[in-house]
Amino acid sequence: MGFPKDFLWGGAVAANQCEGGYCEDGRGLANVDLCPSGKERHDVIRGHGKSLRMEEGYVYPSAEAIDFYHHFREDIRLFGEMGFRVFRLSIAWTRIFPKGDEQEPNEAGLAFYEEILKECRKYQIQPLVTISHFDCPVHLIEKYGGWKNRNMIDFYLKLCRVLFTRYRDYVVHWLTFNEINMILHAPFMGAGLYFSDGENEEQIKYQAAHHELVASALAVRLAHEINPSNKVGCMFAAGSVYPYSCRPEDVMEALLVEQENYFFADVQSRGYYPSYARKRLEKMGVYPRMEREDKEILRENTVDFVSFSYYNSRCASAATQDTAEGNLFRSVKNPYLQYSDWGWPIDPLGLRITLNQIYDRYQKPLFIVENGLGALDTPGSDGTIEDDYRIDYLREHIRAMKAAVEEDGVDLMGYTAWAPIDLISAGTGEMKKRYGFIYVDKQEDGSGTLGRSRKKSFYWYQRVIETNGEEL
Ligand code: BGP
Repeated sequence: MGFPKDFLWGGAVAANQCEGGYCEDGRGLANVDLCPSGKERHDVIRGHGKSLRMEEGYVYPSAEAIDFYHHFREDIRLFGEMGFRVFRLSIAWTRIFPKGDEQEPNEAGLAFYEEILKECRKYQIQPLVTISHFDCPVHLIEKYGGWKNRNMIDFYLKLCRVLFTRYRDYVVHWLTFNEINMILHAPFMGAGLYFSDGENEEQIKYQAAHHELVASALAVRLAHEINPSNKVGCMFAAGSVYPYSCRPEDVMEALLVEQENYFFADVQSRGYYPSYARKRLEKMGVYPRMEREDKEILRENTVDFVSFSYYNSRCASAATQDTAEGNLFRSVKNPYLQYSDWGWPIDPLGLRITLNQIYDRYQKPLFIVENGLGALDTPGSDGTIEDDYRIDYLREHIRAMKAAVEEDGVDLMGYTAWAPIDLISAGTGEMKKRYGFIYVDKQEDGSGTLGRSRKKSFYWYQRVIETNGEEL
């Protein structure tokens, strides 16, 4: 009983939220570099404010982030100290192909990730690599329009080929796109899309989504060709959608919201557009252009496992209700739940429900690759951080996950907490929204030594891993 012996405990980060070094060693600019802090961020990430170069008067928090670029050895040593068995990281596309359409990759970028992978190996930490965590080179946006252009599939596959080949001896677990469904909610941050007045946004988003889905399937094929041991997963932002009441109208509404969310993983895991999606697109007057071979590509290259982020459940109602925040989705406020400092619902049991629903739907191994609490941490007078609120959040979620494995029989490969170290928030661009077991001395105004220190949760998580989830 309990978690399987080889259960993969660890933590997850994204290149643009931790690395910094945005123009070092030949790295090119990407959409993720150009999402400013402050009130403009909202419009930019949703594609309603064009931001294709850095402009004066704005702060771009990913430019330096927590400078993982120069601190990765120290950081991975700390992950090793916590006993990590897996570290989820992502590749900054523009370190490898600064513009995206070059013939040859940038050796300095490849060498950087190779050093990270070597460092992981030193501590027997397996890497789990996200090929694109929202990244899209700016040159590809300007010249081709980003993912709305089918050429993106080739550029992405070129990146994949280089990664699968170069890191063949280091990596077997890959994710094609982080939170692929985020393209519907944050199309610029998620896929480099922005809109002009009068454009049919839904048409553009679903066209881009179709290209990503085909690219993802082709990446699965390529990964298997290059190394038959490779295991490739999809990744989507999950969280069950509850009906606000047992009124049939509310139940129907929850079903519809859930379908919109599952659409991507349905295609990636089952290999075809579900009938509800075809009907819904038709109803919206959205007709993504597809090539004849796409059907077969999708059908023959489904993912090996299904991964997802879980921060909270959601709630849906057919009538208008109060809304709550949460992972770039707003939803109806659930009166039975507590809320985080940032207004996100806290629902550990929802994780068990979500795990059951997803496992039932796909019958493939699952991997929780993001889960955590963004909170304000205040160091005590001796500099220590007693983050019991974070420990409580994680303990309850791990308990729920354990019940899903032990009592419900869900096949779960692992759990990577978001994030093992404080980093820049994707949604708000803030530094003060902290998730880490490791504190980073970087403040909201950019000041600080960038020094790293262990929070109380560091020792707690270390013990969780040591006892394989027995001691919580
Ligand atoms: C997910 C992203 C992550 C991460 C997380 C927390 O959507 O995959 O990149 O940032 O959410 O969200 P936030 O940073 O907005 O608190």
